[in-house]
This record gives sequence, structure tokens and C-alpha cells, in this order.
Amino acid sequence: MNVWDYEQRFEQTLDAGAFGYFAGGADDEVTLRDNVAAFRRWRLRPRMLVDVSAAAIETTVLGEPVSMPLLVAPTAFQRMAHPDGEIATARATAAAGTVMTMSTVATASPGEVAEAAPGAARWFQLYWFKDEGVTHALIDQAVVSDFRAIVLTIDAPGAPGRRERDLRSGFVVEAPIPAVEAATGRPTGLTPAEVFALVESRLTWRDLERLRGMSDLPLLVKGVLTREDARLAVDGGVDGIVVSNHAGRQLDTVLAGIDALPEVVDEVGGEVEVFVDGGVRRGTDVLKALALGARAALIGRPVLWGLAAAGEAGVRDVLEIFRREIALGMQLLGCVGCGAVTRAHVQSGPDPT
Ligand code: FNR
Ligand code: LAC
Repeated sequence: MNVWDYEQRFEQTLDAGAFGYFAGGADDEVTLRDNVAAFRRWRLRPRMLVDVSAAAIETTVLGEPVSMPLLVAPTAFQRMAHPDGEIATARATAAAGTVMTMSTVATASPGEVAEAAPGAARWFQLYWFKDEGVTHALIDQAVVSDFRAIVLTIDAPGAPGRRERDLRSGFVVEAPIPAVEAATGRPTGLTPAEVFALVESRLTWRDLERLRGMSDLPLLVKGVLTREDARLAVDGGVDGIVVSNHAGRQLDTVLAGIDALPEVVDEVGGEVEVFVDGGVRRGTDVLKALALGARAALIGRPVLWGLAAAGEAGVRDVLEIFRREIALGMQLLGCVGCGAVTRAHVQSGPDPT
């Protein structure tokens, strides 16, 4: 019926280690929970007696047409959730007519993902590895495999947040990770912390220029939570920003993505497309993101829940659930399309707890 049904099946499907990795957050998981709770604090302001007979939810992201203002966020090690992993996600996302962002630490190569769904719009999420040769090779593979943008994740400088579920379970990745093999010679058997240790921690905003020189693809940065960094990103020439706290898995007790969105939109909303992720679980959450200035939202865990439950069919169903909910919400909000959803369609409400 809804994505929460898939979450319930998720815990039954995976072993404790994998479940803890996919479900967990950092420290006390304050931000993990607040990502979802924050959406409930925002309330929609519907307008009535609008002709919504032709209401639509299609839009574009970086000029790319998509069926709905919802994209798939990059999540790692998907073969630990289902044997078909990123291949299933790529096929389902293509069938849904939206964008999949593939993780650098996927358990499939960019070429394999591209082959799974030829011609589909895909973004490549880059972890800038300490090994510059691997970083260049990853970007080259994305370009050759017709990825449409590079999404540089900037909230994981060399270390994951302290994920106590993984520390308790001793979780180790058991599926092969091509990028990790290229960097270490070890295809698998690493802990998330060992994978993160491969990521450069010396990057500064000045490195954006170098990155923009490595390909002609549009560039987004993922992990911005402040107006100050949004300004630095735009001044550094990015084409888009993903407001994100990495699903509460990096620095705990930061703002929920939806709560950080307004200040970023105030700062750079008119200059680049702004996206948001973290805690998106309902079509109404996507409408709130649009109302607060996002071009589209991204989902991480709901895709993993569908993947673990039923592979490609599960991911397709999760995306269809969101499509249905966004379409109904658009209609009941009194909006004819994504462009009609404005700041006046949302207000901060009482804390429901
Ligand atoms: C992630 N995320 C992530 N982000 C990224 O840039 N590269 C990555 O490899 C991963 N891997 C990853 C694994 C798992 C298990 C999770 C839950 C998240 C963060 C992801 O892109 C996105 O920001 C969040 O998942 C969005 O929040 P929700 O939808 O999961 O609440
Ligand atoms: C994580 C990394 C891989 O959140 O992004 O686990």
C-alpha cells in the first residue's frame, strides 16, 4: 500500500549486519529520525476551486525530462540488499522514467548499470578517492557510459559518521565493489569505515574547478546544509546542489534536509537547481520539498526496501507508489503542475509529537 509496508518487510529479509548497515545512522540517530519527523512539522496549505482536471507531475532536472519530481539517491553496496543490486534499481528507475544516481561504491560498474537500462538518464555520484587515478577512471567510465551529471558527495571526508549498529554487528561488505577493487586490489570484505578511508579528506572548494575540468558533464554537490556553503558551491561553478545530511549517517544532530532547504534556496535558488533528500516517505513530502524551493527530491532507503523485498519489481512498485501519491497530492493541493507549487502552499506547523 505504501513504502512503510516495504520497510516492515525489509527487516525480515536481511541479516542483522546488512539490515543495520542500510537502516542505521550516526551516534544517537537523532537526525535519522528527525529527517522524517521534520516533514510532519511542515504543513501543506491547499487552495480550492482550482481546475486540476489536467494536473500533471512531469518536470525536468538539469534540462532532463522526468516523469515526476522524485529521483533515486545514490546508495552503496546494493547487492547486499538483493542479488541483482544496482542492475535492478537501474531497470526499475528507467521504467519509472526518472533519474537514478549511482554510487561510486556500487556493487556494479558504471558500464554494467548503463547496459542494464540503455539510454536512461543517470547521474554518477562521485566519492573523490585519495587515488586520483581511480577518481579520473571513475569519471571517464561515467562519461563513456552516458551518465548525464556528476554528483560530488562532500559530507564524507575520509570517514563515516559513527554508526554504532555496524560497530556492534561487525558488518563487512561481502559483495564486490569495482571502485574499491581498483583502489585497493581488494574487491570485497571491507568495513564501511575502510571504504570511507579511501575518500580524500583534503578537498576544498578550490578543487571544484579541477573537477569541472575532468569532464563536460554538469556538476552537482551533495551534502550542503548551510547558506554559506551553497554560496561557495555556486561561486565554484556547480550546476546543482543536493541539500542532504546523508540520511543522518554522517554528523548526527544536524538539521533535517527539509529544514535546511529554505536557507539554501534563499541563497542560491534563483541561480541553480536545488534538490533535497532525507526522510522522503510520502508524496506529500515531495510536494513540501517543491513548495520550499526544491526542483525535486531524492529517496534512498525506500528504494532499498523495495529492492530487498522484490528486486526490480519491488523498486518499480516503490516508485509507482510515490508517483501515485505525488499525483493525488498535486490534485488535492490545487496545483496543475510542479511549477504551480509555491512557498504559499506550505507553512511550518505545530510539532505533532
Ligand atoms: C546512503 N547515502 C549515500 N550517499 C552517497 O552520496 N553515496 C553513497 O554511496 C551513499 N550510500 C548510502 C547507503 C545507505 C544504506 C543509505 C541509507 C544512504 C545517502 C543517500 O544518497 C541519501 O542522501 C539518503 O539515503 C536520503 O535519505 P533517505 O531517503 O534514505 O531517508
Ligand atoms: C554510506 C556510504 C557508503 O552512507 O555513503 O554508507
